[in-house]
Amino acid sequence: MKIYFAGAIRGGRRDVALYYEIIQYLQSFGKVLTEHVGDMGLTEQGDDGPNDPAIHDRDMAWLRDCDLIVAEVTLPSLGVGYELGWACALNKPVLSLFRPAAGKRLSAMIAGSDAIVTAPYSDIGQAREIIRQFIVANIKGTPL
Ligand code: 6K6
Repeated sequence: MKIYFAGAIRGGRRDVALYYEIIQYLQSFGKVLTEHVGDMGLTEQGDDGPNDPAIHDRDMAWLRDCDLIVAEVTLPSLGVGYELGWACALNKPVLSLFRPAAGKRLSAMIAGSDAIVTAPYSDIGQAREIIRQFIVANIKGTPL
C-alpha cells in the first residue's frame, strides 16, 4: 500500500513532531511516499530540497500513484489544501485529521467535503485508531 501523508511545511512546522509520529504509524501499513514531511530538520522555508517546480511535479506524481491520503490539517497550509483538492479530483480516499481548539474552525472546504473523511482527535493514540479504521475500510484488496 502506498500512502501519501500531507502536513504543513511552509505553512509552519509547529506540529512536525506529531507528523513524525503519524508517519511512523502509517509505515506499519505500507510505504509512506512523503516521509520528509515529518523530517524535524526541514524548516518552514522548505527550500533545502529541489526547486519548487520539481517539488510540485514530484508530489503530484506521488499523489496520482498513491492508494490513499492522510492529512493532518490543524495547522493551515496552502500546499495541503491544494493536495486535498487534487486528491478528491483523483477520487482517492482522503482522511483529514483535525485537533479542535477554541476559536479555530477547520476550513469549510475541507470540513464540508463529502469526498473527505474529517476526524477530530486530541492525541496520537486517538489518531492511530482513526487511521487504522480508515485504512481497514479502504484497503479494497490492496496488499498492505
Ligand atoms: C526539502 C527537504 C525535503 O523536501 C524539501 C522541500 N519542500 C517540499 N518537499 C516536498 N513536499 C513539499 C515541500 N513543500 C511542500 N510540500 C508538499 O506540500 C508536502 O506534500 C506537504 O503536504 C505540503 C505542504 O505545503 P506548504 O504550503 O505548507 O509548504
